[in-house]
Amino acid sequence: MSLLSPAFPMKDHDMNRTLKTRSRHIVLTLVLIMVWAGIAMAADRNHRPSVVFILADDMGYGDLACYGSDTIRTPHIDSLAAQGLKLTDFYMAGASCTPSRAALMTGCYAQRVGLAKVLLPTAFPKDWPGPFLWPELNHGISIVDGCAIGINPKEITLGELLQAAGYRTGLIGKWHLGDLPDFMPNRNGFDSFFGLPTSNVVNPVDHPGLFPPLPLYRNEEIIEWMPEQDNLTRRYTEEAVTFIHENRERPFFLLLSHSMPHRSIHVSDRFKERFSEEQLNSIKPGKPSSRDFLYPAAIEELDWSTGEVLNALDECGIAANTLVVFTSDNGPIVGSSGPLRGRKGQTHLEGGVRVPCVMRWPERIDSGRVKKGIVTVMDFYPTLAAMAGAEVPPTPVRDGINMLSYLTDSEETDSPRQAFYYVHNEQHMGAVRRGVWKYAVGSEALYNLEEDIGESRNLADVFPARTVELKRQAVEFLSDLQQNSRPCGMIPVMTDDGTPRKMLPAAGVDSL
Ligand SMILES: [Ca+2]
Repeated sequence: MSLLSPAFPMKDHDMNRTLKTRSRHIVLTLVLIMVWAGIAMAADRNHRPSVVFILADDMGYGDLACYGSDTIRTPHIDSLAAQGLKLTDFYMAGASCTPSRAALMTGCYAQRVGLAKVLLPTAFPKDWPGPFLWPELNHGISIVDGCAIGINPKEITLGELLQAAGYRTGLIGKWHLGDLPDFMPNRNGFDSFFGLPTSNVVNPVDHPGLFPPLPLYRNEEIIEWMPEQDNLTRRYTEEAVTFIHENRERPFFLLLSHSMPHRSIHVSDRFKERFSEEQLNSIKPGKPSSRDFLYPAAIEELDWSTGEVLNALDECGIAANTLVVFTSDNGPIVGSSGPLRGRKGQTHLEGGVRVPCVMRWPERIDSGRVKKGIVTVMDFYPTLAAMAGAEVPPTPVRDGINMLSYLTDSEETDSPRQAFYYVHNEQHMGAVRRGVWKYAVGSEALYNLEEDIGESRNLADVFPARTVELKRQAVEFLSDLQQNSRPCGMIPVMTDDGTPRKMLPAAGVDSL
């Protein structure tokens, strides 16, 4: 017998059986690995955080108790700060509605995606008798070169990024990135939509003869014209609670984008109780500012709404792994900027663009934190993508910076963002901030925001070299913005005789 022969030589059929057994073992092992991996992936998917991003409209830096208000009670919003994180130096990308929302959805300065001005309605009901105008306002826009404008459908919005990562996405409330079908939320990243395409004030009651009636949408269908605005906050809240319950088993992104406290200000009946009959009778149609006295009540109703959202997360058992953010889309027109200088519409001033931002995420953010580094609305795009495990495409260029580590690590005190540029309208540079230093382009003034939050002491003469350097950076960034911007969406709109629509001057509108 050869030494190389097996002691018990195998017959062919024995060998086949052994191979079959081995194959079965391998297959079984592979199946087990795949099942385990599947369970692990499902567990990971189930464990990815949900996000509720609550956006107030035109609420100022000084309008929450946790930012110093002693006239407005906001216990639920304050609880987000107490149980999580408060940012003192958080910036929107513009001092009005559309630019801020464009920045949230794209992670870019609004000018980079062609949405620097407030969009006015371009969708009119077919049987609307008019009269109506396609108004041209200095800060608002409806038609450019015979086209309605809105978010470019080619943009990969934050909603689309999260959808691709398996998130359920919902927008409840105001959109304001275009009101023609291809610009609307369901075609730009949201599985569901309930709300208004524009600001609540663009309607024929508040501006007789100027604007068409306000449509309330559910997904792509108009379900009401001119909804009773007193009920808007309550209805948005009910929709939000339903959305949370319906999606409790999977990760979701809910953008609760309130229409309040934007003019014209409305609150539900129970928030009117504190006002006298005389005050309530002083409200005049056609004069949105006559409702301004309702402002504190409108914020307190948003606080009630936030409490309902937090209750819903508790009821569903998902509060611990849900990031809840509360912020505002720009500074106040009616409310308080607190210690900041400037208001809505003033992009170069702190009060126009710096807003409260509080957030809670019990599993990842320690309670009672305050961070003073610069964070902007653009940064939520890569940050939420990182939270969701979504890949941000390498092109086109974006301005957002991933803040996940900075926001969640209690020890990390330096924001990865060093600079913020205050850009308004079509690529006009208002100011630049680097660290604590801010250079205002128009006035050529230099401020130290840490020591002088109200921008009252011009230090340009004291620090001339720093002033020149910041000015250089402002020019350099503006040049980059001009060279690396992309167009917004444009859809031709024609008059009945087939000619392109044009804008008409509209007098007597001060703010939208
Ligand atoms: Ca706004």
